[in-house]
Amino acid sequence: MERTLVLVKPDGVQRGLIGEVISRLERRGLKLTAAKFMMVSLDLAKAHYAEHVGKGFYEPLLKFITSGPVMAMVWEGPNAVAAVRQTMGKTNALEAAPGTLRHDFALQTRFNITHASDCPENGIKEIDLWFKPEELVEWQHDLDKWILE
Ligand code: 3AN
Repeated sequence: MERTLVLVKPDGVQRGLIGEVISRLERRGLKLTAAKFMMVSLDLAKAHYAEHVGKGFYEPLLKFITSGPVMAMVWEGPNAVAAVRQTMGKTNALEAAPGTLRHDFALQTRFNITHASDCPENGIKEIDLWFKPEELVEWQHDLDKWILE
């Protein structure tokens, strides 16, 4: 089963959207495997956004992600990476499809509420970066029989 890292970023937390994000992923049929509400250290922020080093938005992005608490989560399901990114919508809120989180709650790219891993390999890497193995909860999602073939 595929896993993906989801962050409700400081803008999403400040705007009271943690519940909305969780609710949409739960209703989609995905399984919550880990969650923690935390401040992000500069070291973690740099490791997480390493691919963006040198880009114009990199420094502001570090400042933003460390500016207030985030809700970090692991969600699991078949094709969880693609499913979660579909629920989030495109990075640029103006390109995000109606009905997606970023369409419904954002207007610009920097303040786009959430982060979600962009491929299964990065899902594994990011979960490893944000969570200790013992923080992942193995549990039986009884609703799976009504959601998964
Ligand atoms: P996503 O979060 O959709 O995977 P990435 O990884 O390309 O998008 O970008 C990471 C974060 O960097 C975005 N969520 C957004 O906060 C910020 N970001 C990306 N592109 C821009 C941009 N052109 N201007 C400002 N911020 C940006």
